[in-house]
Amino acid sequence: MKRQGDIPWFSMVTPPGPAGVAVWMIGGAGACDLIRDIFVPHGSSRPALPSNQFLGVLDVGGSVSDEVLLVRPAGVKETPWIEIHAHGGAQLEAMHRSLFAKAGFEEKSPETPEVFPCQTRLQSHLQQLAIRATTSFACKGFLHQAQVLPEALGQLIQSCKNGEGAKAIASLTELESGWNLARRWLVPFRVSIMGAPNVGKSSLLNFLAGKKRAVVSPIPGTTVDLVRVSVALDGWPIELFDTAGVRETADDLEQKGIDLALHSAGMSDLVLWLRDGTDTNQKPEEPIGIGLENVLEVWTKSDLVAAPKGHDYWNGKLAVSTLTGAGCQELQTAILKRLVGKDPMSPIAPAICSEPLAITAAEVRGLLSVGDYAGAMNRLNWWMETELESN
Ligand SMILES: Nc1nc2c(ncn2[C@@H]2O[C@H](COP(=O)(O)OP(=O)(O)OP(=O)(O)O)[C@@H](O)[C@H]2O)c(=O)[nH]1
Ligand SMILES: [Mg+2]
Repeated sequence: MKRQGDIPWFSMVTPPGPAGVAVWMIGGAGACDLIRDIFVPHGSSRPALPSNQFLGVLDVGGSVSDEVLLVRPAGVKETPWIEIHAHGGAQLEAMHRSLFAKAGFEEKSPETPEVFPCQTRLQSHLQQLAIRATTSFACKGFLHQAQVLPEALGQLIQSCKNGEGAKAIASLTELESGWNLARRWLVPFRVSIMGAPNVGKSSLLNFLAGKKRAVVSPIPGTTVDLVRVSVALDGWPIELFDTAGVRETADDLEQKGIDLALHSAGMSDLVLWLRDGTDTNQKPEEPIGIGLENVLEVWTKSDLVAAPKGHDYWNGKLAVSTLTGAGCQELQTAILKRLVGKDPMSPIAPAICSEPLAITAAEVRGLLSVGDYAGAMNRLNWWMETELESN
């Protein structure tokens, strides 16, 4: 009988989806040799990549894959697997799956122990989160943390053991600083598109979503309900809401829509407050009932404005046209800057990245603050126990 891991296997660990990146893990006996046979790296004229990453194609007996990125995870002494990052999408997924099978790999479900040979509760926890993540961006984040977080927690435990309170608290603070963003791997940012009727809110939602989700019409007051669409900007999951135009109205139904819009604004991490760029009166509605620090002002329909050449007509304002796409990239950059900040979490820094870990961190902080190093170590060691010990 074959022992587990005696055969080369492959497993798709990112969630199946319409697009994005698919991460395949390759492991088992002889997997490296098999990959070496079928992976054809691109020539050196390509831009330099980190030393553990290689761009190329898979060539299995003349059947050639789409471009893939081969990653040998860094930071692990004995790499238990190789990752192949490929474009997602059902057709490409099927193609890569058949190539792996043709090359002699056997498919494993990501839930099987060979795919994630869990040693500690921490690794098992992070790997389970990776499997359940809804975007490949989040999945990769958790997989990466499974590699770097154990060492960081190990160092923290060592500081506790040595009674180095200040050092331990500093390390903990550093680990906790990533939580604000890492929690967004699972909980999307919420962004509402608001403004007066007819300024182009629904058009902007459709543009950012890349598909027609909301009804667009020249008649002011078209949108009465909230329209929600999930998008990813640079991999960050975002829920966008199109809302009813805000104005004074005697119409009951319209007022209900406006109330919904204001409620949505209150629940949002960011409100895009749209102003019609063609509105020459320059007396646009003010954002109503929402904190100003949450508002990003956007001027719409810039294609209809005959701005004099060589003159900075918009004077640093964010101006977009959903007809030509002008300014839309700048808008996406500005949205991310407001949500994620100037200095997005370094992808390689170890971070507290789940609710249970955040609870432990808070407990450990409390114990350290009263000098209970043994208690802090106990809490941290629980994560470092092997699955076997925990049973
Ligand atoms: N030329 C041009 N027209 C635009 C642009 N954006 C929106 N429009 C037009 O402006 C009108 C209103 O657009 P909508 O997206 O429906 O506006 P809205 O803010 O959702 O309107 P309400 O739902 O009624 O509040 C439509 O006729 C759009 O085609 C743009 O960037 N350029
Ligand atoms: Mg609308």
